[in-house]
Amino acid sequence: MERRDDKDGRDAKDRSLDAARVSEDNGWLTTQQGVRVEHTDDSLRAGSRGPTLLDDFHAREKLTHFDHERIPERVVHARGAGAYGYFKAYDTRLRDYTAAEFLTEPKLTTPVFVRFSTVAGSRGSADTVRDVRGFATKFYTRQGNYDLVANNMPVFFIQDGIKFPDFVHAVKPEPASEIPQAQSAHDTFWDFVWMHPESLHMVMWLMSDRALPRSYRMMQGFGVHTFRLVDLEGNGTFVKFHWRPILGSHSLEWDECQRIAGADPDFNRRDLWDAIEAGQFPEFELGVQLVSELREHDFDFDLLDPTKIIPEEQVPVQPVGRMVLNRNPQNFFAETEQVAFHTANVVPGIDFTNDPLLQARNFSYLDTQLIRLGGPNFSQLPVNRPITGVHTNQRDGYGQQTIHTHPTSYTKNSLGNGCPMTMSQQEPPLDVYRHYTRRVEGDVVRRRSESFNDHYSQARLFWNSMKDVEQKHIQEAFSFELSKVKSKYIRERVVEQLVKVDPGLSASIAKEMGLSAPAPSDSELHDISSAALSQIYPTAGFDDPPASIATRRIAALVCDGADDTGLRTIASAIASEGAMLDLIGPAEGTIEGQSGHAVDVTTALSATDSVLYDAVIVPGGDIGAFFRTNGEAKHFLLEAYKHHKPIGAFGTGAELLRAEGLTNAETNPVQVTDEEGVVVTGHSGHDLPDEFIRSFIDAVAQHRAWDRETSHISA
Ligand code: HDE
Repeated sequence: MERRDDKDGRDAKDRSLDAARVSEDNGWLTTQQGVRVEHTDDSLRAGSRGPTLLDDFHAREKLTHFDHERIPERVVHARGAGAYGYFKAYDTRLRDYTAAEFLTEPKLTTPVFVRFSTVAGSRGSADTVRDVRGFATKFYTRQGNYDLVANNMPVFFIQDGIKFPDFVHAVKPEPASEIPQAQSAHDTFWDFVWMHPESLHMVMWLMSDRALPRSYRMMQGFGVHTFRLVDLEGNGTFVKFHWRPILGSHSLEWDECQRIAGADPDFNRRDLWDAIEAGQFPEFELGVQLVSELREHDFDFDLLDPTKIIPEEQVPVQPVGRMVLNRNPQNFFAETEQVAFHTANVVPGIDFTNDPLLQARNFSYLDTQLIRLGGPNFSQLPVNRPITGVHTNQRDGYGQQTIHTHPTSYTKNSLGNGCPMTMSQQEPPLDVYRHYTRRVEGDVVRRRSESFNDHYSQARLFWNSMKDVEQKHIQEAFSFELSKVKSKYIRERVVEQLVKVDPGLSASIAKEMGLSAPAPSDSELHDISSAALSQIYPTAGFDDPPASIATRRIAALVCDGADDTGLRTIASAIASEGAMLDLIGPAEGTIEGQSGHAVDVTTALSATDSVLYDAVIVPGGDIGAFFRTNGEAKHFLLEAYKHHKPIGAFGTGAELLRAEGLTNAETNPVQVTDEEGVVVTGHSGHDLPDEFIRSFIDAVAQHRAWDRETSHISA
């Protein structure tokens, strides 16, 4: 068979993209008809000061094409960033469960395209808004394309897809003013929430730090629905899909997000692009939770209900493979904008369940592509093309790229030698998609199953599983969002709903909103928690990834006279751990270090921002005057402190931190001290102790010094 000739699927996808790539290098400027153009700076006029003529076919073609350059943006997930890469299964362990070759054949390298996205905002909105993130993967497998159209949260706002337009209308900007952009902090969203308690579990996730990922490379992904794996004999097993980032799952702080939206609205996009360009390829592990069909009713929730997770204590996540993203697209529009995902793009061995949200998605994605990409031939676009042979009897339509030469376009035929043949004509049947045989019975009703009725237990499970600082952030997020809601009664109703999740949470928000504490809940409040739901170490996910500083961005504030010897030592330690140290100086160019050498500055203070870094270093040397006289330098440092970022200081840098009240370490400390992520030593230059460097790196690997935030609560 044709596809079996491909040694490696990756080459096949590269070949299919090669054919589509056009570079204008060394080419003459032509019209679309290939006619060379004299020049394109002036239109054809009747006299150099006269009117432009219709004869100017080049100008008319140029403007017409320009007028049609835009296609409708996605209704949701409009803003995104994409990358190519590959997936490899670890071993053959899933062979007993699925006929999907890419999941079970470790020798295969399956090419992928991933698109990460925000949901609510328009295409031009900022990256760091409070929102769910899309995490959609197209696997170009040898058995056809498989799309895992996932999010970075494991549940959804609604239980039935018929409610999706209602939900999306509520979260999108208010209809009259189109305000606010890319935010749920407004009346219609919260009106939807209180009237739909089924959304509460997801709203807890949305108010948590999960909605503010530090990087697309540092967030989990979840298939959300219960899907089905099907083996070669047709036996089914329920499955939930999980992506786990190798760099750990980390978030920004809300205050930071708002500042970054101004300082670098492309923060997450840029981070993904830069990491790939730098060869720091994002990696994710794919995991599965498997549930035998016999256990379908063993849980106190319905497996078909997409507002529920299967706690990892009940069904562990098994790692099955690894995805590496190693190539940026070459053209945003052609690839990232035109990629068309569809939950119904499945391959043999993967099937659906009766989850009513999934069923609606299986209709909606194809429908949306028809309007967005202008017709039924979008799967011929290079980014969407499978690496397998495609032989259908479908013909014509807008944008048809294929010149069909076969004499027939119907099955069964004799004039075309019976081709294309169906797989049932083959012996033995190979790689054919067969729908799982499932029993359907019951009355035709427009009604939800009673097993979908519990909306509070898992919202509480999530709350119980959060560490103190995570709970604090959730409470602050609710308060922020509700403070933007103009209708007082909507705030009251939300707070009333939250009593059933946690009375303490509800009361604290009520207090912030100036509302009276709502009446206690009559529902039972359980104390169950699930460790994997917290993002704070031990991290979320299957096996805990080793904490690392790989790819982190660290800023050192430098000026003439700074201890460049100490800086070099710490810079090489940071580089050997895979992180980047930027020297931020008073101006672009160089500074003269304490040793008399010129040192290159990475960027000027005025051109960057503290919120764009993960940690800060204040070196020793002659730096006191710089911080005294330069408000930006001081602000940079204090803002990093405010956002609980690790700060390392040595020599006179340690003195400076002490003067600012950021450390209580003794004057000129001999010992290395680490107080809530502020790591200092009195030593500098060649004497910089390894212990200092190690402690600083460890602090960065913990992401943030959350103790600094919680100890202030209790103080
Ligand atoms: Fe989507 N969703 N969705 N969704 N979704 C779209 O398809 C829809 C849902 C998700 O990067 C649209 O091509 C319905 C859950 C991602 O191109 C649209 C329902 C999950 C992306 C659509 C859902 C998702 C989309 C808009 C409820 C997580 C971006 C443009 C039944 C598991 C894909 C498009 C990309 C995009 C419909 C719910 C994830 C309109 C009807 C649950 C990652 O077809």
